[in-house]
Amino acid sequence: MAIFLTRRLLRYTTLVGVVLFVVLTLSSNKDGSSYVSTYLPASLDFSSNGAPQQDKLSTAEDLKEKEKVDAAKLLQEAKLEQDANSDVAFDADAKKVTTDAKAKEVAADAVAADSAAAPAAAPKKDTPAVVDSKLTKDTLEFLAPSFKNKGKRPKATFVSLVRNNELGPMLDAIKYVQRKFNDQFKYDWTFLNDEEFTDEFKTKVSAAINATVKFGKIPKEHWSYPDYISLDKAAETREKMKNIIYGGSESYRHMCRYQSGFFWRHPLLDDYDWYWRVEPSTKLYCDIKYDVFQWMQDNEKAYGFTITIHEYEATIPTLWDTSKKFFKAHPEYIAKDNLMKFISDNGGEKYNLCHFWSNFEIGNLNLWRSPAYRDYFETLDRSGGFFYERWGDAPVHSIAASVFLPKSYIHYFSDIGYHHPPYDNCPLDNKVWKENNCECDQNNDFTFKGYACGRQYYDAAGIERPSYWEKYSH
Ligand SMILES: Nc1nc2c(ncn2[C@@H]2O[C@H](COP(=O)(O)OP(=O)(O)O)[C@@H](O)[C@H]2O)c(=O)[nH]1
Ligand SMILES: [Mg+2]
Repeated sequence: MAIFLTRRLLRYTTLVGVVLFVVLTLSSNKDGSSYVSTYLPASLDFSSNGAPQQDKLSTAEDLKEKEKVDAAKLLQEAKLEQDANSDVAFDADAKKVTTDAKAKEVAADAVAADSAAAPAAAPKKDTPAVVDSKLTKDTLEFLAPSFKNKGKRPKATFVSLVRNNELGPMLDAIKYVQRKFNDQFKYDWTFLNDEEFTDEFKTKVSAAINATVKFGKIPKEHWSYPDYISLDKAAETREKMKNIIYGGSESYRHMCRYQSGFFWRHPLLDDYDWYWRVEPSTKLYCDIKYDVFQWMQDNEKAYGFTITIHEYEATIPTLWDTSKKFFKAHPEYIAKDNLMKFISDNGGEKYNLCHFWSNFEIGNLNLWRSPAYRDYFETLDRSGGFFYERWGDAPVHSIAASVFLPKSYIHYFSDIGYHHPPYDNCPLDNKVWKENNCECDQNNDFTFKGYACGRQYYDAAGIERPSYWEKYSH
């Protein structure tokens, strides 16, 4: 009996000991609740009730922390996907940097706009409806007065930067523009030169145009070296780059810098909102039967082009990095739904060298007068790349327009037959080609050729390429 009693006691003692051990182990484990919940069926999960207070707090914090990390991860993934599939607000660093509040807001908003792609990714409080409108406000604000003029004749001018010795090729270009368009619409012409125009130039040009013609001299400070540029370094660059197209030219650099940062500041342009750039030796192939300035204005377009092309990389080694730094420092200038995809194949990491060929531009001057562009140009100019490399105004304008404007503000004039040596834009639509008496060969159209960027543009703009595009791609 005594032995029997002792054995029962021993069994009870062992049982109690085991139970005590289990309870003590669970409550001393910091992650006890999650440990238990992992191994218990959901219906038996007591993690939210049974865990000690201290554990409950740390669990909630952990979860919150985890949620934040997950949300950030989702934002990045969704942003990457969106950059790959469509063209949302640009922020190359949103992929890497999650500490930049503004970048996160842009990304959060982009994700929120596509709730199907990442429904849980953007907490409501992070969705910056207000910040968002602020992001594009400045540039669009500068454009707004021009669009208020809808239905009325726009304040517009042709603008040609030209040298006296280009009189002949300039007259050729003027004849095309006048005959195909401006004899009917009678917009002003403004001619600019870094030297005084000769009397012969002024007389002959004026005789070729049946509208108001203005001649202006460029102020010295717009066509000379800023004091922060080293003349020696600029000369060394020209020597080093002499085997690249225009690489050895000093005047070409002044010209590119002028077209980038100054033509729109010339006092003669103060009277206008719109410009159409015309260069010597260019041609118009087709009749233009509608008022393109008014069309731009009434359809809220700010930048129009005809030809796209890749830039020579050797002329712009640091342009993209300089631009990227600027965009990172100024997310407020980046337009939502911009055309980043036209200039970058990987969401802004690298420039793909695509640009609008700026010898033809129909645009709104207020785009360049905007705080975003002024600021951007100032940053580029201070970095020295116009002189220490050979930055062209075409990539500069194109990068700015693609980033500061919503893509709907940029227009491809597929209906304007245009030639700047050696390339053509020739309407591929037979109806357009016939109705406008085009004098070009559609087989020479550059749009879809390999060295052009028409394919990139159509994809980035979200426009379907014409069914026959491949026929004209070789
Ligand atoms: N006044 C003036 N105009 C220039 C000078 N260099 C180029 N241009 C003009 O700037 C524009 C672009 O120059 P262009 O030689 O056509 O360059 P490209 O089209 O890049 O081959 C044209 O309208 C030229 O007439 C210059 O030194 N002085
Ligand atoms: Mg030219």
